[in-house]
Amino acid sequence: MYEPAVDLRSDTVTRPSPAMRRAMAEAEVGDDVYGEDPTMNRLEERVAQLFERQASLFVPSGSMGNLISIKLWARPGSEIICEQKAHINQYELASMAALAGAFPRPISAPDGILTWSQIEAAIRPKTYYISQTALVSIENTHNMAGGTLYPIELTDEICDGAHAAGLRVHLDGARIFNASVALGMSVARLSSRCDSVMFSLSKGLGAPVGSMILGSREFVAQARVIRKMLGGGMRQVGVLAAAALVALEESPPRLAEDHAHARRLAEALAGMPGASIDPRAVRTNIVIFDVRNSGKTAAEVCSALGQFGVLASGVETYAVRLVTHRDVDGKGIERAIRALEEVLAPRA
Ligand code: TLP
Repeated sequence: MYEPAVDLRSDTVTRPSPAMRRAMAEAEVGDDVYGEDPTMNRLEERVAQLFERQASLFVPSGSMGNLISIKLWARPGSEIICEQKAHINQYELASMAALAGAFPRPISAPDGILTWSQIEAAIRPKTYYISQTALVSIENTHNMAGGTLYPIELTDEICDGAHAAGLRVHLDGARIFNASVALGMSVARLSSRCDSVMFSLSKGLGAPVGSMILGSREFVAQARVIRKMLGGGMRQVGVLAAAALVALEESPPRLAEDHAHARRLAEALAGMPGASIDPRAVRTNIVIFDVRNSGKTAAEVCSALGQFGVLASGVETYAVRLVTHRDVDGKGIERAIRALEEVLAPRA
């Protein structure tokens, strides 16, 4: 019997649930560029309320949400402090430079989590002939460090320090709901001192398309202008908002299951001689492990896993990433573990 692939490449692969599809079919819509899509207006109000912010804005992607925020906080020629493996630094095609004229000042942190003292040391001196720091961007959870978390005390310390230095803080919270579940703290509290926030509807929450950005009323009004400038003004977008409203109700309570699946994968990998990982570091839905000891590269491991119907992504020459999500159940996880055992057995 044909078994569908166990797709652990990303939580972006999640498909809308039956309830989302029903809501999409029945959504009341209007022209959102005129502000007349009632379902989108409802989503933007609901999200602002959930994060205890003045306003929010739907954007087609997380990348656009980050770019709009950066463009609003950073003047051309200014610098953005971020972690070296941050999505804005490595996976957004240098849009901060190409489209906002800003320049990354990346700092390396092995677990992806920046400390205030690292950030403070990277702030440029206030001298007219030196490019100036405009923004600090933090990523919670940190994707390419393996879904790692900023403890709230650290987020607060970074925000307070940055504000005292006259800087803004942007939170790339693509997976902030995962952080919220893992830390047992509301998304509002986790982002309360950040000047702008982006989170994704289309990852672990399972909506088909979109992300949201949040901030003050003024920030969101300006963000709406930049979104239109970038070609992101959309029309009867209530069909997407309807799915997002369902996703926000349905998905957060089940993210703990994804985290348990990731932990199960990490613990199984820790027992395989071909893999290196510290399972205690896996606290959300992302598992990144080293495959050097298997004698294979990440690309070879991924292609061999593919033969077993298990999809993973190579994120560095010897690093493989598995991301758990609502479309992979416990049986799928066990199937992935069996495939990993076969593929990672060291070459005789
Ligand atoms: N991440 C994707 C890839 O682009 C790597 C993934 O599969 O994890 N911030 C963070 C922290 C992200 O992980 C991503 C997407 C984004 C921003 C961008 O979101 P989209 O894909 O909606 O532009």
